[in-house]
Amino acid sequence: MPEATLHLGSGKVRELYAVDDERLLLVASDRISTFDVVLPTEIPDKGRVLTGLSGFWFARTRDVCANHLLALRPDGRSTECRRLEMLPIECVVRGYLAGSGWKDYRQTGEVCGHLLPAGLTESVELPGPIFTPATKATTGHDENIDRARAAELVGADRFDEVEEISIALYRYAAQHARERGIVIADTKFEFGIDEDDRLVLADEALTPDSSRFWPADEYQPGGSQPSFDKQFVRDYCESLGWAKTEPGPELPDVVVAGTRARYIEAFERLTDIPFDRYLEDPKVVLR
Ligand code: Q0Z
Repeated sequence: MPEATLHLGSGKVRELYAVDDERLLLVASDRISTFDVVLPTEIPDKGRVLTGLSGFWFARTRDVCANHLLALRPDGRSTECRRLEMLPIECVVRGYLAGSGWKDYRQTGEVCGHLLPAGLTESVELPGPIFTPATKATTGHDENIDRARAAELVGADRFDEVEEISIALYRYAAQHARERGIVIADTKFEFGIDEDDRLVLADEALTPDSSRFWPADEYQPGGSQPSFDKQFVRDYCESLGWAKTEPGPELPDVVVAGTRARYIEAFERLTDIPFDRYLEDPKVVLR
């Protein structure tokens, strides 16, 4: 970090710093979480993969929506970004029925007020992507909310705008990824508002930490799907009979190596750029 920076906050696996009044630095660590617990073992370069992927999508979706990216730092894990007024909702888009979407559908036949066809199975592709906003929980899990509640929180016009833009971003990325063997089952966007009252895509976007990535060649609706990136970690943790409470287990080298390879494989498949080139010059993802 060249400039003096003020630490503003920590996510489970990320740090946020102020550069000045207008700029922030988002730093993606190599920490990994599973079953909501951050593990004591890091995955080398995971933060660089996520930062590079976010930058890649920001560059390719700037015609769909403006974004907060100002620069990728040479370390490959730090994004210099515009400081925005963040909207108080998580903008989730689901193309497939998984996670809390599947849970809510099973209980009510609906997800965030979207009435879905009867008889859907777990992980099935939906007739079309749906916008399923959630509140930002400061502690614990985000809570799914219906469109009326989301519109109360951001305003009706802003709601319509984030719904349309979120679905357009998801459609673009999901098609791009599907052509490269990765299903993006769902994803979470965060938006801010700039000084001109314009909507700006912020935070990280379309990474395996903010989305569910599934290997397309193993996709089989009717049950849960393997995670493209974290499946080795989950399988190892399950094999231990760990209670999924703090502290998490240390990972053996073979699990670390396999998981690192999966992150790099996702990066290379989605960007068509060798990860070593990204390490030499992170700006390659912005061209
Ligand atoms: C992102 C977060 C992290 C902790 C605030 N461009 C922006 N303008 C204003 N605020 C944010 C952004 Cl990205 C912002 N977060 C999430 C990230 C650590 C919290 F790395 N919070």
